[in-house]
Amino acid sequence: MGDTTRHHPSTLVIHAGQHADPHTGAVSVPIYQTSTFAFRSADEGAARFLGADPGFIYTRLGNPTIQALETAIAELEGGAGALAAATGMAAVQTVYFALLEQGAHVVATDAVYGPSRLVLETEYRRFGVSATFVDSSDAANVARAMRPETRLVYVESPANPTMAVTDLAACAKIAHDHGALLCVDNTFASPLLQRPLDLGADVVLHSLTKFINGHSDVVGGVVTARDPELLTRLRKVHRNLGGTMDPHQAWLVLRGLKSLALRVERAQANAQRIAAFLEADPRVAWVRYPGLASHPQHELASRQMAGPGAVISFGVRGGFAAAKTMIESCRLATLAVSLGGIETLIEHPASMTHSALPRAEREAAGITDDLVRIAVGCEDERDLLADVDQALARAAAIAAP
Ligand code: LCS
Repeated sequence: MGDTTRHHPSTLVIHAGQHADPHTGAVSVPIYQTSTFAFRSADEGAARFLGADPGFIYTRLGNPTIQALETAIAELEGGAGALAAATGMAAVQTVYFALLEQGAHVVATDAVYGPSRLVLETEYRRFGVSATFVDSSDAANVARAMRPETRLVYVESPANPTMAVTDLAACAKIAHDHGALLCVDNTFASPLLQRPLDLGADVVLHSLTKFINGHSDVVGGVVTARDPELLTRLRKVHRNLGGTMDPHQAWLVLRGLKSLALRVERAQANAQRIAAFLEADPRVAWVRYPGLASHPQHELASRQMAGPGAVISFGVRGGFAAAKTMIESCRLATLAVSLGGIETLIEHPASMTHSALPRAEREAAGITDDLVRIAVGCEDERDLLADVDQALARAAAIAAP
């Protein structure tokens, strides 16, 4: 492909960063399964280390298969480049480590993925970094938490698992007014539904494990930024810290990426139907899905996102016992953590993904004991609705025996 940047996103997921192999014509990007690259001469090796020759050196520093994936993500997000990471958490770590120093302060969404919060509260605290966690769906809370030493505003939108939506343009302005940067974890939206760099964010990251790979068979992460200098800073830390990606992993994610638009479209349509079904069901106490008019930030989500995504959180009447029975009774939806896969997954955040957070912090962030998270996949919606219906019937039977 030539310049793909002017194509639509559903074309970009198939073509961005991907070229027929110049040596063989292979249409699929080859897996360059090598740790190191031979130099034709000592001078060439020296020039590569100097950056005067763009050739490859060593896979932790760069590899053609990984580079194809990085180019694709950068084009999809509108970044100057991207850094593929071993996991989503490795991507988070690259951002924190590159942008924070002793005495720095972070303002972050309270309902972020559990470890993204815990690593700040425990590990970074050891190095004198402090963090304030706020309900960022009200940007005034972010503004109030800013301090002179705030370096980073870290937002997940929609947030895991509350589905709270944050005004990214407002947060970018608040961050910049205070001399800080805005990083958005865009995992729940994917670049097809939300482009935070266009809204003023400085850094965007993903767990590629979720929608972008989409087949529940790879873990991975990625960081992208619009400013080349910022990207260079992130790249240096990323390569030297070592949380980089493997070529085979990159190839699998590239393969998953090609069907992203089809998968998101189908999963989102399924999710909209299931959310409406849950909302109308008396066995369900409440539903949070940005595609429902009842979502507190429905209007913002409609403006900021190209679609509401495919993750729903809801409360089962009868509390934890009923929620547990419901998730154990699903026959089609798999009881497993993770999201964004082609298959529907269901889990209980308070006892699983977010269980390491103290109860008081969890509840303050809206991660209550009755909350069930369903990450809707691409199955036939009739089968999914029937499955959810029968699982709720079992939960209702134990809630009111
Ligand atoms: N960011 C978000 C929003 C996530 O949901 C996750 C993982 C990560 C970052 C970390 O990515 P990883 O290292 O796992 O690739 N979320 C998970 C979840 O909700 N269930 O299992 C993992």
